[in-house]
Order: sequence, then C-alpha cells, then structure tokens
Amino acid sequence: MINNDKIFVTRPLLPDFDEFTKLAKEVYDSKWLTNMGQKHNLLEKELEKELKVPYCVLMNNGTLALLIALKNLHLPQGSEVITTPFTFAATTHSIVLNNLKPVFCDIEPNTMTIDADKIEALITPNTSLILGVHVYGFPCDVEKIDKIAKKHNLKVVYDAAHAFSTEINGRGIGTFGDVSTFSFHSTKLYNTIEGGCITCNNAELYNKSVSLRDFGIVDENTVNDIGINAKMNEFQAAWGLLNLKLYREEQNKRKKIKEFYDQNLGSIKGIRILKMPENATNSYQYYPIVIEDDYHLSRDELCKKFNEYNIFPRKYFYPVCSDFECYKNVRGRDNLPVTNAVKHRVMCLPYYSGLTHENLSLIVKIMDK
Ligand code: T4K
Repeated sequence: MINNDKIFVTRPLLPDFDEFTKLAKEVYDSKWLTNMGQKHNLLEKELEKELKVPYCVLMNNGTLALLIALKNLHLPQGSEVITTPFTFAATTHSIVLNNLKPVFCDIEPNTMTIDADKIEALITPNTSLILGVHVYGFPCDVEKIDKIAKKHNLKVVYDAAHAFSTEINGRGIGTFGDVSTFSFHSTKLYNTIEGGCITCNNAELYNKSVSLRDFGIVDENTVNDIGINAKMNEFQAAWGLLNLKLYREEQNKRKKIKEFYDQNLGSIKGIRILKMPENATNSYQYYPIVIEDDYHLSRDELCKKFNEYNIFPRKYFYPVCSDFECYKNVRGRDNLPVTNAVKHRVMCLPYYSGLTHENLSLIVKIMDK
C-alpha cells in the first residue's frame, strides 16, 4: 500500500489559529512588537517554571543561545572544548565561532551522548570547557562530567536542544553544568516557530546573557560587551505561550506512539531501540533506532524503502560533525569508533501526534519483512 500523503520525521505543534490571532491582535494593537515586550517577558517566566530552572533567557534560536552561552564564559581564546561529533552542526559551529577549538570525544552506544569515560584522556592544559549534548533528549552522564570538570577546573555547557522538559531525578535538565541551551525550532517538541533559550543557576550569567542578546546594552548610556541581536519578537512569544499549554498533550500522544513502536519493533531481529536511563524523564523529541548488521537491510536501504512509500524518516545524525570538511583537522577525529559505526546505522522514525494508526502499522509492516 502506497501512502499518498507524505509522512515526515516530525510535524510542528500548532496552537489553535483563532487563539493565536487573538493574541496577535493584542500585539498589533499594543504597537510593541519586539525588544522584550510583555508576552516575551511572560513567556520567559513561564519557561522558568516549566523547565524548573532559576533563570531563563529567551533567544530567537538555539544556535544564538549556544553562541552566547559560550561567549559568556570568557574562556581563553584558542582554548580547547571537548565535545561530541554526534550532533547538529550548530553545536560545533558555536565553538569555532567563539574562537575556541573543538576536540571530538567519542560517544557511548546506549544513549549516543558524549562518553564521559573517554573525556579525561583528551584533557590538556589548554582545555577550558566540556560541551555535551543531550542528544535525542537522552541525558549526558552529568554526574561523571561534573566530577571531571571539578577535578580539572573546567566549565561545562549542555546543549539541551532535544531535551525540553526532561528531568534527571526530578531536577530540570537545564540546571546541570554552568549553562544549558534549548532550541524551540518548529521541528522541536515545544516550538516558538524559531526560538530557544539559555538557562543557568546564577544571577551573574543571567545578567550577562540578557545583555549579550541585546547587543551588550546595559542601559541607554552603556554597552558593556560585544553582543548580538538574539531577541524574540512578540508574535513568536504569543505562539510560544499557547504552545506551552499544549506540549504535555503532544507528549502524551507521542508516549502512545512510543509504546506502539516498542511493542512492535522490539522483537524484530536487528532493530535496536534506545532506552532512556531510569532516572530521567522522556522529552519525546525523537524515536531513534539502530539498524544492526543482522537486520536484512542496511540503514540506507531501509530508508530508501520507506521513501518509496512516501515516508521520510531522518538519519540524525549522519553525517556527523567530524565528517564535515571544515572539521577535518580537529583533534580526536581519528578516534571515534562508536560514532563512526553508529552514524551508518541510526535512524529517527516518524514521531508526532498526527500519525494515524494506519500510518504506524504501515511503518511497522515495512520494517518487519
Ligand atoms: N543543537 C542541536 C543538538 C540541534 O539539534 C539544533 C537544531 C541546534 C542546536 C540549533 O537550534 P536552532 O538554531 O535550529 O534553534 C532541523 C532543524 O532545523 C534544527 O533546528 C534541528 N536542530 C535539526 C536536528 O533538525 P533539518 O535541516 O533536519 O530540518 P528540516 O527542514 O529538514 O525539517 C525536518 C522535517 O520536519 C521535515 O522533513 C518536515 C518537518 N517540518 C519542518 C519544518 C521546518 C515541518 O513539518 N514543518 C516545518 O516548518 O534541521
């Protein structure tokens, strides 16, 4: 059976259009469109509660959140940042755009996050930061990373772009490390169309982030640092306020999809399902699987087969950052056995509430042959 409607890896969470236009009209009538307006400030406060963080600084995308998070730490120019290659380009780019040097550390095969046991071997006197990614919403080994950072006097930043609302032992994921960053891009569980935020635990980093997102402006007479424009406008903040009321329902629907996939794919020879560590809650951002060697098709063959049925899963993350030409000289690139094995086998299946039972059954049927 060929499906005529395309099935994507994700579809954005959309607020009720009439409710949105009501809020958009309020913005229109207020003549206050951007620069930390009422809706922006309200959303920031709501996000602090939702993410269980002391401080949240709203941004206009997750990439600028990363750039500012790193700039804020005032790390020595040219110093090294130990990071994962198994991520979206934005993570590594944010290091280089801050005049820092990425060093690639391999990942561990269960959560695909940076392998904390391999970090120490990469540390030199020139290392200043560990930048982990909670990839697919799976938390990094925050405890181990914290110990290593303390021992070697390093800063820690987490890219939590995929981990909206994830908690570790009841603690908001954005409270770990010195700073965390989130993305609210349309493809994310929670979206503001484009958007993101920085979260941190102390007032100093909060104040610096607030100023850097607004050109380094402190007040009408003072610019105290080389900032940028990372402000979210009022229309997107209105969208974000509405989506904040909806994302739990979306998560519940994805939870049911996850149960269906777990039940029906778990027994297929050669298909490995990744499991969330028991002390963490699931964000339900992605449903990644690994196509092992004993499956009857390669990952790329399976992908092609899906495409024939108008189904478009994604090979997140392939290629990995260490494959990019611009990162071919990065230290650590030659010692990434897990990353280089996994990148040919990983696939994120369609995962959003709009999928029908018929869609899901077709996906399973295609795989179970
Ligand atoms: N750190 C990490 C770990 C990240 O994954 C990302 C972004 C960032 C940092 C940076 O955050 P942002 O600066 O983006 O806020 C997408 C997203 O654009 C990107 O935000 C995301 N990670 C990355 C993993 O995925 P693409 O190029 O794969 O997206 P695209 O346009 O192919 O969309 C994927 C599917 O989603 C489409 O096939 C259909 C569906 N879709 C997409 C859009 C944009 C829709 O249905 N509607 C839409 O409006 O990068």
